Order: sequence, then structure tokens, then C-alpha cells
Amino acid sequence: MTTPTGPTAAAIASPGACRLLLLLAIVAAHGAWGVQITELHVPPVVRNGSSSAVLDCEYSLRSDELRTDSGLVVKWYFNNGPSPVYQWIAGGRPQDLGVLRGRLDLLYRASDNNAMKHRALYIVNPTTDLSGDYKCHVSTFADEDFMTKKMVVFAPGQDLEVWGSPLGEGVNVTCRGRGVYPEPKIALYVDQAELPGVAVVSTPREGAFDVSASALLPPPTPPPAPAAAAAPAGPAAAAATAPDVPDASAAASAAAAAAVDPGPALVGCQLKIPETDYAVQKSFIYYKGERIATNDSGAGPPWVTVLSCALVAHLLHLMLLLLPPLPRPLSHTPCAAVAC
Ligand SMILES: *C1O[C@H](CO)[C@@H](O)[C@H](O)[C@H]1NC(C)=O
Ligand SMILES: *[C@@H]1O[C@H](CO)[C@@H](O)[C@H](O)[C@H]1NC(C)=O
Ligand SMILES: *[C@@H]1O[C@H](CO)[C@@H](O)[C@H](O)[C@H]1NC(C)=O
Repeated sequence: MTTPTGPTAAAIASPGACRLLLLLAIVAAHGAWGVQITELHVPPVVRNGSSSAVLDCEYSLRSDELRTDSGLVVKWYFNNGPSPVYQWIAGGRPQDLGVLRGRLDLLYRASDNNAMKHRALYIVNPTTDLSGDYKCHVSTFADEDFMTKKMVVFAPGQDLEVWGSPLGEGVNVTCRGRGVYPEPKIALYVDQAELPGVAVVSTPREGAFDVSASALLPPPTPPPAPAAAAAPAGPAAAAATAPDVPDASAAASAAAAAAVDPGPALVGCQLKIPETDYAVQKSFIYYKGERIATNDSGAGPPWVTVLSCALVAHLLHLMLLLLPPLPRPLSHTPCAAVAC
């Protein structure tokens, strides 16, 4: 018996909504959807020869997928290759395959949960050839999920070298880095300004790169005697060859040179490895054609510390010019002091 009253009409109008609610309730009771990767931990940058790198694939499972007969399989793929480089069938032993064969600690456990313990890759001594995309793929009979992330294994290579050699009237500045991976960027600077027209050569060798950059600096002016005398604090003091007894004419010509002297130039080289924050610099002070100091640094610009050395040398130089002990015509001293 039907009575066309309000409540009955409402019940007829909303069966769709009721079914949706019921479905949501069932899904909620089962713990949402099937297997789902919640976090993929892949170290973005690893140094070649590090002791280990752990790539962990965290996932959530529906309660029925936690059972041993759920068909849970964890696979890892490298660089989108067709076959896995690692496979673990829950309940069995993990296997290292392909490029990772012999490269993993298979006893490593990422979790105490039996449905998750061998989900991670524990790479022992990662090397540059293991740079690439790592895809974790997790599946059960009911569902599957995957996620990919990149790991760069970089090699800083041997010490960066920078030097200048005379070329015609100028100086050929060359900077070289060897055995670097991945392919680095290299640049030359003079007083912090990047030199344009630098010739860069990059050569692959044994799975890494040798790079060099060279550029021609304009002709230097002749080295003044006071510059050599002003360098005793620096490591280049032993290399200073100018005689310690400047005569009046040498001092006068030095004063004249100082009048147009633009000061020491800092010649630097920087090598950077893309996708990492690895950068290394090396520089030397180029003072009227003479290399008077050198330094390098692994992090951050060395310009400030080296530049202050340059300023000290420059100040010493100026002080020597202003000191009155040298026998020379008085009229020349104020001339040098005001840099006419
Ligand atoms: C350059 O700096 C490094 C530290 O980065 C230091 O170990 C080295 O002795 C310095 N070299 C010179 C020539 O000052
Ligand atoms: C990376 O490290 C290994 C040793 O762990 C070494 O044999 C190899 O030459 C290194 N590769 C580069 C490019 O430096
Ligand atoms: C500068 O020197 C480097 C190596 O010392 C050399 O390879 C390069 O060709 C030189 N550049 C010029 C312009 O000669």
C-alpha cells in the first residue's frame, strides 16, 4: 500500500545518493584504494664512492592486500629499462638483477612489516654509472602503482688546475678539470666578470669528462720592481726575482707605472656540476703579467679572501711609493702620491 506522502517521495528521489554513501562506507572500511606509493625516497645527489645510497619506496596497502596471498611484488627499474633491476615477491627473497647485480646489500630491511621489509634498494658504493631514473613499481593482484625519481652520482674529478702561459703579447689562461661526472660547466673570470669568448673543450674519458677552458688576456704591462718587493707575505715570495735594490730610475719608472696601474687582476676559474650544488674555484692574482698568489676552494666564492690579499699587496705597493727613503727628486714624490 502506497501513500503519496512527503517522506515516501523523498525515499524514491534519493536511491542514487544512498548507493553512493554505501559505496563510500565500503571503501572506507577497506582502507581506501589498493596499493599506493606514499613516498619515494631517492637521494637526488650522491658522491661517487660513497659508502651507500638507500632508495626507499614507501607504500600503503589495503588490509586484504597485507595477506601473504595478495600477490605483492616490488620491482625497481633503472632508466625506464624493460626489465627490473630488482625484484621482491613478498614471502620470497629479494633479487638483484641487471645493472644492480652484485651492487646491493640484499639483507637490508627497510621495515619490520613482512609486507614491506624488502621494498628498498641498498646500493653499496654507488658509482657514476648508477646515475639515472629509478622507478619503483608495486603491485598486488588487485592494484598497482609506480613512481620515478632521479639520482645523480657525481665525481668531482682531480684537482682543478688554472694557469697562464705567454702567448704573443698576451697571456693564454687555461683551466682544466679531469675525470668529472656528469659533464661539468667551466668558466673563466677576471675580477669576477666572466670572460667572453672562452674556448671550452670537453672530452669523454672512461665514463667521465675531461674539460678545459682557455682564453687570451690582453698584453700585460711590464712588472714593476715595487710589486716584487711588496709580495714577501705571499707564497710567491720565493719566486720573486726582482732585485731588492731598486735604483732611482727604476723607482721613478715604477711610480710612473703606478700612475696608470689598474691594480692586480684576479683571474679565476669555476667548475660546476649541473644538477648538483658542487662547485669548485681556483684563482690566481695576475699582476702586470706576474702570477703572485694562488688559491682554490671547494665551496663558495674565493674572491673575497683572495681579493683582500690583492688589496694588501696593492696597499703595500702604494706605501712603498709614498715612503721617502729613496734618493730621488722631491718633485716626483707628490706626483706619484696624487697619481698624476
Ligand atoms: C687556499 O685555501 C685552502 C682552503 O680552501 C687552503 O687549504 C690552502 O692552504 C690555501 N692555499 C694558499 C696558497 O693560500
Ligand atoms: C668512482 O669511484 C670508484 C671507486 O669507488 C672509482 O674506481 C672510479 O674511478 C670513480 N669514478 C670516477 C669517475 O671518478
Ligand atoms: C692555450 O693553452 C692551451 C693549453 O695550454 C691550449 O690547448 C690552447 O690551444 C691555447 N690557446 C691558444 C689560443 O693558443
